[in-house]
Amino acid sequence: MVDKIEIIVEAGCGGDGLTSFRREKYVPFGGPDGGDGGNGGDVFIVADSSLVDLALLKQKKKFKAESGHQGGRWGKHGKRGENLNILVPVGTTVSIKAKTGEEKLLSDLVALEQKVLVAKGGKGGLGNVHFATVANQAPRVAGKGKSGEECQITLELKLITDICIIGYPNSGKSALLSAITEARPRIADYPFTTRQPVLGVIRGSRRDFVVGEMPALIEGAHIGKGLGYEFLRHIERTKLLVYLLDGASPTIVDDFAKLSEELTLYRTDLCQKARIIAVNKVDLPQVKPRLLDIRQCLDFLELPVFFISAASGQGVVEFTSKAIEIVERVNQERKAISPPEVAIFHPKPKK
Ligand SMILES: Nc1nc2c(ncn2[C@@H]2O[C@H](COP(=O)(O)OP(=O)(O)OP(=O)(O)O)[C@@H](O)[C@H]2O)c(=O)[nH]1
Ligand SMILES: [Mg+2]
Repeated sequence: MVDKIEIIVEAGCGGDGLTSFRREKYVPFGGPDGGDGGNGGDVFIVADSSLVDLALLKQKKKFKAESGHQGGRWGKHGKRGENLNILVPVGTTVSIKAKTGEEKLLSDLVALEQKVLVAKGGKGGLGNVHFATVANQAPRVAGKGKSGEECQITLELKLITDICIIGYPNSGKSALLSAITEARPRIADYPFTTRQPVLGVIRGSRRDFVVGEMPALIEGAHIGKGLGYEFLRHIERTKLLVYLLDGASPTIVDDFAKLSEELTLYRTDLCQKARIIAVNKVDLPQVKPRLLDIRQCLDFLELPVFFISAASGQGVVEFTSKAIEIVERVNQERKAISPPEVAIFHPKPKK
């Protein structure tokens, strides 16, 4: 999955103004008639639903919008250069690199068809009609089109999920994702089977919920161990974090603590998200007798704990409905704290 790239964008140059004179029968000294050049096309970054990552943009480094056309005779304005829309998946942040090397966030494209202007096209030059004066009625000068803006842009995709499943390798993240959604990630008993985030959808009665499985985290991910934590950016926007713990692990509390620590080392506020724990593989004979013990050990965390078996389906329905309930609650809370929409008053025509 290509989730971060740098590209150079260049808006189109303005077309040049034209130097020309009216040439008509019986009209001596027809005067200047050179039109203005058209403006160069702008470059926009647009959120589109057909894309899942930024891979398509990787094939090219520089993106240029069309330049404006030169002005024409008879005072005709040159054609404007076409705008260039660079399509990115929803959830992409757009940052611009200043000359000092500092990056500034321009926009966070979280809604479909949301767009941001990143480079403005150059203005077209003036045709020689504009240069006629009393003293010079046949100006042989015209304006040159201005060059379009050019800048370096960083695009970073942060997936938009409702629920994110994180956990150690082999804890059963893929098995859980395929038990609750229609996604079919690879399930195998070797570590790091899942190397990229995988998304699935829970079909709800009123709306759907997007669930993401993140590649496994291990202790030391922050110093690059395992797959590192380059994928953690994809949980920044999630509403509910599911810590999936392997019920057969002898160090289950420690596993939770280490996962939490890695999250905190990446971004301190990640652990302030809504969180639940799912203890998986309760169908295994060696796990069954330990359930009470595990519950008591995890009690002090004061987080909802579910005992499930992604393989047999035990406890999965209860787990899923609780997860959905929490996501709905988070949605309500976010709505409550987001600023009210600004009322727009339209003037009414006088009677
Ligand atoms: N007995 C039992 N085995 C399970 C259960 N869930 C997963 N497994 C097994 O555990 C192994 C790992 O499962 P995955 O779903 O691939 O685990 P993962 O967490 O996605 O692993 P990575 O992607 O490598 O991090 C597989 O052999 C699964 O068959 C479960 O509920 N019960
Ligand atoms: Mg997996």
